[in-house]
Amino acid sequence: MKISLEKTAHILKNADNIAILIHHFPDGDTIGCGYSLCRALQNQGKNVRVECADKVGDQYGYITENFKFDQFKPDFVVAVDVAAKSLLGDLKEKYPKIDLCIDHHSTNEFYAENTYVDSKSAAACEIVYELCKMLDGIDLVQASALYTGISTDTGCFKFSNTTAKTHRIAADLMDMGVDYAEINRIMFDTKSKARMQVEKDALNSIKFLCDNKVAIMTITKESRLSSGAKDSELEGITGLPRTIEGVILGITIRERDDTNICKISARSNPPVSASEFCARFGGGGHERAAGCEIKEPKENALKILSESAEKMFKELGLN
Ligand SMILES: [Mn+2]
Repeated sequence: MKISLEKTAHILKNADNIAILIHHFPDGDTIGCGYSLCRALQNQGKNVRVECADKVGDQYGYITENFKFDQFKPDFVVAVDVAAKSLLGDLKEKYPKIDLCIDHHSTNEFYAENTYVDSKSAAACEIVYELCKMLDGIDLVQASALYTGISTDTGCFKFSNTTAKTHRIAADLMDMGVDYAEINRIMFDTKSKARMQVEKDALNSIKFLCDNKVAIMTITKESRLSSGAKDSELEGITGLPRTIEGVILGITIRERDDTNICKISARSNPPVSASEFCARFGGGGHERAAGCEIKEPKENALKILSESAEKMFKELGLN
């Protein structure tokens, strides 16, 4: 059922022994939501923990170091920034019933008992910011986590999802003392050597089509393993193809450990919709950033995606 933000706050106020689930391959937004909401509920004396199918990257240590979780059997399960159950990774079997979902994806599948979605929010952290204010106010730990989510989901306030409200919330968090320069340095201006190696390999793999309007980049398993780069170090790498001048659809093929499966990310500029493109493969996401999975080896995935992009560009009269 769709519920209001007031109802969401009310439900959380009455819950205890809460598990907050964040999506697999966790990004700044889901982490920011999970930990700031956790803190808000802990500050009310509740038993709360954050759970993720994958390890949260070391770069988020300034958030996670403030938390220690006890083991307990949860009576209430909340998912934050998780559009579909499949995005819970291995946690979806552990938690067959999700009581509440708080999200900003228009593609939300309403898998939870109660769902609050606001697709106009650039980051789910904008919603959790409002929620934390309704619950117990915002301390510096929460403010840093929320700022991280808002900054990362807007590409440091550069993406078209950024609104005046996004800036107002960020300004409020800055007033609370958030070290925004340090957070943005860690999130946007720091790359590990392993990450650089993967980027080098990936850039070499780029194929152009549709008169250089489409760029497809491949990240191979071999490159990931030989560089030693962890998944958490590769966050945001899928933005690379679209940074090339003239490219309006940038696609990244990420070969999984099982080389018969590829994770696909698409980034687009108008008039191309990344979510429409990914929907052709059963995926989804946002207008300008979306994803899907193709259960084929990378060579086949490249062929399938190329054909599909050419077809889409023809339909749009762009080819
Ligand atoms: Mn998000």
